[in-house]
Amino acid sequence: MRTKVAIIGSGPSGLLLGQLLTNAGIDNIILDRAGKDYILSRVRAGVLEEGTAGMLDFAGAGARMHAEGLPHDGFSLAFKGRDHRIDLFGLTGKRVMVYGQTELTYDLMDKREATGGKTIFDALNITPYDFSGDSPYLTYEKDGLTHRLDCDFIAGCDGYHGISRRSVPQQALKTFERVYPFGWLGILVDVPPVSHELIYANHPRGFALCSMRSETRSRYYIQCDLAEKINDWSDERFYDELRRRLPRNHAEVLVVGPSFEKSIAPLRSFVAEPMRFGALFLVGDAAHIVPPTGAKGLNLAASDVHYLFSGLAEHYTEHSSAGLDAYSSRALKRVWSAVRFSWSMTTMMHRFPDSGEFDQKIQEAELDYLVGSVAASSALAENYVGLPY
Ligand code: FAS
Ligand code: PHB
Repeated sequence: MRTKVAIIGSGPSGLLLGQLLTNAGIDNIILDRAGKDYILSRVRAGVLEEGTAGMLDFAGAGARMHAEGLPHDGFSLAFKGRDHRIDLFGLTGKRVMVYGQTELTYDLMDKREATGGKTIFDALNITPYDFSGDSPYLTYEKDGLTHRLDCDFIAGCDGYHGISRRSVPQQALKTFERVYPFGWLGILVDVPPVSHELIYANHPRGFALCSMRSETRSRYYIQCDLAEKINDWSDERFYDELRRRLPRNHAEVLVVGPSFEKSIAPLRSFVAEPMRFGALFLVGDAAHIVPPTGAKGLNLAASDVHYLFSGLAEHYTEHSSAGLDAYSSRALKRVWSAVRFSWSMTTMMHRFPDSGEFDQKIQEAELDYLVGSVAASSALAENYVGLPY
């Protein structure tokens, strides 16, 4: 079997790249070790930058996002018992789209099927070969047989735990990492959100986030120790803790209900450099991870895809390698700006184990200045809506 671009991973990165390639008439095959249902069962990101929404439109898969997504012109920062709105649209002329990653993944899978894109699910032990040479290929196991797929390029869209980055000789890779000493305990519940916009809360007991998936489905998070166990957190205990971290005007109107998803996500910042090794390109979480505080993970995957697709299209239509040669440096520039923003939001909003009253006062002083300064709020807003590609 042969294709032009072999894509490892059927998450947002792989699906978005695959659709852009298909639309451009560039043959590609997506392989994933998991099945479609498992991929669609994962609950992840919730906020799309305009650039990401535009990429979904460019892929021809944006209709349901515009029909069901929630355009948001701002969000609130809550601290010292009050919340303060950051007017994204007033400060930047841009907004964000609240639309769950699960829905985006479904829309891209649906589009791929409708346009005849080939995806091989349950492809086990995918192994890339000769991506530093002239004849890259990969092997995989399915239905008890080992298969070979020859290709021109391999896009490693297989996430943080995937095989792509691990296939690169370690001496060719430099990684940068910051592991945060806490996680996010999150729930999904079919009740109206406590507010029509997102609320990021700084509190001496820890961070909290009130988000949503629709006007009838809420997504709530509270910062927790990494040693916490899901089974120790009843819905009642979760809501009590969430109320304690929110300003009273929100805590008093919080609508509760039985959660149908509950999980703990660790927080880390991670970047692998470079993002290209011959014919192998690392995309999205395969190359970088950001703490979800800045809502950047999924959005960085979209900008990586923009840069890589541009380079691949240029290669096949203009026989130029300039775009592919520039991929890693172009992508990493935007990656690091998002890593910095996500780190700064995480540092400003969370309680660290070695924090004391002084540290809480410093965070509150930073937040007081931020919400009181057009310049500081504009800088925050520019990063939150997404810097230009
Ligand atoms: P993904 O990890 O989504 O997809 C990788 C795909 O590759 C998967 O389908 C997997 O099955 C497959 N794969 C893995 N290893 C493989 C192998 N060896 N062989 C073949 N296939 C393989 N971002 C936000 O912006 N906001 C959030 O709130 C947020 N919350 C998150 C919560 C969690 C628990 C996690 C893990 C991430 C969260 N993220 C969030 C980040 C997340 O949304 C990612 O940025 C996004 O999924 C990146 O998409 P992909 O790069 O496609 O990687
Ligand atoms: C979410 O809705 O899951 C979400 C929204 C914004 C974030 C992180 C997560 O910063």
